[in-house]
Amino acid sequence: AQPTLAVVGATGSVGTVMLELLSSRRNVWGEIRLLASARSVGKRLSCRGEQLTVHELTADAFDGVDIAMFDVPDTVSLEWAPVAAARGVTVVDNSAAFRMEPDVPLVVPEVNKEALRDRPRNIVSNANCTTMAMIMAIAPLHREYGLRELVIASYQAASGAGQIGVDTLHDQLSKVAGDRLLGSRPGNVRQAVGDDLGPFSAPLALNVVPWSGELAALGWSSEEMKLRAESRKILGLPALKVSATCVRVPVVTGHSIAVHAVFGSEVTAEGARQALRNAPGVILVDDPEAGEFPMPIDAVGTDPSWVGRIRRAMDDPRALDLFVTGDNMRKGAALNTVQIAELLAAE
Ligand code: 11C
Repeated sequence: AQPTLAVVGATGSVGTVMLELLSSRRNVWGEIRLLASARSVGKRLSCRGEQLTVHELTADAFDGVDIAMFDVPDTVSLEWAPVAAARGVTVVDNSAAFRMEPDVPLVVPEVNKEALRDRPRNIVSNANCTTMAMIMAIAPLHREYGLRELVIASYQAASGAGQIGVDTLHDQLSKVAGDRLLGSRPGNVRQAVGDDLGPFSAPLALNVVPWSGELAALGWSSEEMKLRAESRKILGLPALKVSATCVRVPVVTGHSIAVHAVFGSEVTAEGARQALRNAPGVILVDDPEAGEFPMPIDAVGTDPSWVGRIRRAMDDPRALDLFVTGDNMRKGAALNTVQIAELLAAE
């Protein structure tokens, strides 16, 4: 019999993309059960051409479920993933709650599928969306040249902060549209946007905000710390040097990352391009003179990480500079979760 799948957090923005993917990918599932908090119970959502009713997230709701994909806040995953796992459900969790637990694998199928074999807690974690876009491009280069260090700046879209982030950006854009003086005088964008900043720490329209997540340690944001810790775990390089600056930009969907990567051996730009051409889940877009480089407006709605602007560093023959963009809702969240669930279903 085909396995039963639960989607926990089915009504959220990542949950919505999960249902779209389940409707468009090869169908490996028997029953699909949608679960969410009490306030969404009874809603009807479309999946695989059928209307499914949302049920309340309770322990009994996991009866008969084989695999569950969770996209809920960390606190909800912390409480409910172990409940499901104790009932024999294998949980694929997109929150940060378990990612760095030593007995929970953090899996990107194209990079470290083998980590999925060892999951004593019946929980598998999905990486942060910024880590995900970058690691898809860095892993093939690591296999070729042996990675030593990453210096990163991210350009993160509003949807990384959820639907509230997208709504906030659009509301702010409508407030600043049309006034051509905005942005050319101190403070006038703040005035036009007003006090409602949504999930962001400053106005996002006509601006960039060098902050994502919460204060973690010594001035580093939680997002910057996640990039470091998750990259180390996925690549199996516990001493990898990583310095990140995470920045929110006024883009709806598509996280981008500028990467300076230092390797153990000498690199060439053409060797790097060849490694990336052959890599699964990566699309090489690297013809700047023709205006072809990775950008969110092109990568949105697609599955791969888009990679381009590949250059050997001028001052270090062992270093590459490159630019990566990926859809933070798809590979960065829903798609990778679905891919892991499909690997588990094949078991
Ligand atoms: C953002 N990357 O863009 C974050 C959202 O650890 O899964 C995802 C947070 C996480 O705001």
